[in-house]
Amino acid sequence: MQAMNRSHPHNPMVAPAGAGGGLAAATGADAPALASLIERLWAGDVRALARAISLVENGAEAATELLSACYGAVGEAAAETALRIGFTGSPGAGKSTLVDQVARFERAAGRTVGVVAVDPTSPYTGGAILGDRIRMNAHFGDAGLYIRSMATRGFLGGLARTTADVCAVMEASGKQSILIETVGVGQDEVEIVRLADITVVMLVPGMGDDVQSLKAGIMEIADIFVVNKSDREGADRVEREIRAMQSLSGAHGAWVPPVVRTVASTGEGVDSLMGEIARYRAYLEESGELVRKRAAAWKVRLVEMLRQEMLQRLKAHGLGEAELNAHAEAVAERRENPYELARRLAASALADGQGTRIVPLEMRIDHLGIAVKSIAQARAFYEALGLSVDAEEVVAQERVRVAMLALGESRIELLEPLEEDSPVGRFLAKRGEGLHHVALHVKDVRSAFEQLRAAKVRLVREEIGVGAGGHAYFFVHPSSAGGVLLEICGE
Ligand SMILES: Nc1nc2c(ncn2[C@@H]2O[C@H](COP(=O)(O)OP(=O)(O)O)[C@@H](O)[C@H]2O)c(=O)[nH]1
Ligand SMILES: [Mg+2]
Repeated sequence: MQAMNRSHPHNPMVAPAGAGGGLAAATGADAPALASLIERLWAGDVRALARAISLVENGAEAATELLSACYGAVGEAAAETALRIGFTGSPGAGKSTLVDQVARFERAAGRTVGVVAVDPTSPYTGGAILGDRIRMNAHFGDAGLYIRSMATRGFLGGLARTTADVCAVMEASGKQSILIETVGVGQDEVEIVRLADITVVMLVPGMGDDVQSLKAGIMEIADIFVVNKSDREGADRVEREIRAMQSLSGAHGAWVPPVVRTVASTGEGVDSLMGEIARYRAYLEESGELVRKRAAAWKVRLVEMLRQEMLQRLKAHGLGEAELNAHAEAVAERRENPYELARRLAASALADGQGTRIVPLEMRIDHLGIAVKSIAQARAFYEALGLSVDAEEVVAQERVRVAMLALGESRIELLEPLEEDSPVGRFLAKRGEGLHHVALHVKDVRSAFEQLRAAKVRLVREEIGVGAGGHAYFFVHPSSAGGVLLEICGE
């Protein structure tokens, strides 16, 4: 695939992962279109970036394939990937203004920048900043800067997931610094902050934003404190309070978060902030902390990915919304044990390597079905062998009379057609008397039925019937079972 051999914007040695047949497997997506999108994304095309971000935000089926390509080949040094800097603080603390200043600084230093604003009130709009308040008009049309505002609710799979994916796509498009703006409240936001390599916590004087009143968690996540709006009264006090809090909490690692004062609206202090960011980055790389931090973020993400994968597989096993509702009802009515159910469903999803493996169904041979012209005649032989007929009954649905002869934990089932034009009648006409079917007993007929159906095994009828003795059953077509008609029966 020629298109996939383009070099990575950062590293010419990097080729997209899974560039082979994987793209075609992205069902529902047009594989060549996706390959071309990835190629343009890697070339830094702005429209491709916007499109790719939309794909991951909407959780499109092609998103996984796209993100896999964005991740690139393994072997890239962690330090060569984009640096993610998170900015968090109360609304109005000046996050957008400071991010704007940091973006300018990075651009001036020749680095490409992506901004992800997880705050709908931020004065950014897809690809450009609404620069009335903050005069960012100079950036308009700069291909080295891309800004994306994200709504804070309603994303499939959670906000942190989406933010992580958007960052990954920006990185693939060649952005070297990724600035994440997020309001420092709520669990979602804390999750987002974990995505950043560097977390800048912003405080301001005189906003009732005293250090004591801050959410407990936020102090711990700071790698660098910024006291913004330090043109106002009280910046000293905020700084003192941060220091006091730090000495109170005592236990520091090798890095003591510095406090930087800024006036984001004028750019004052931004140089110092960038100096601290550079210093912290060097510390991260030298101490190995960068990889540890990223591993912690990946761990959270991996759990989420596994959950997603599991749900998708279960869906492929026929566990759609309706089935899930039915199970929930069964559990509520105490017809089904939820713990066993969850374990069984998970096992069935895991067994589904290629969509054809069936979870072990605890089978045993229930009976052998033998087609005979007359039960009255045939049973004489079996009775002479010492077997006895348990029960004789008519199964109306199959238009057949049935006699069961107990044989250890299994049975022999004699089948006599009630009509010539019935399944057993037709079998007799075609093949004469003989072994008609093998019946396997399973613990859970419905689960077996759903699994086999999901695995595209050919069934005689797409429904579960009620047979002799009130047992549930269905038939697997001989074409799927080596020429033998296979009955699955049980409770
Ligand atoms: N006086 C002063 N105002 C600032 C400073 N930084 C930002 N602002 C203003 O504070 C308001 C909120 O800023 P914004 O960046 O939107 O805050 P955010 O909600 O944290 O993103 C805006 O009117 C900014 O112009 C600063 O350092 N000093
Ligand atoms: Mg903002």
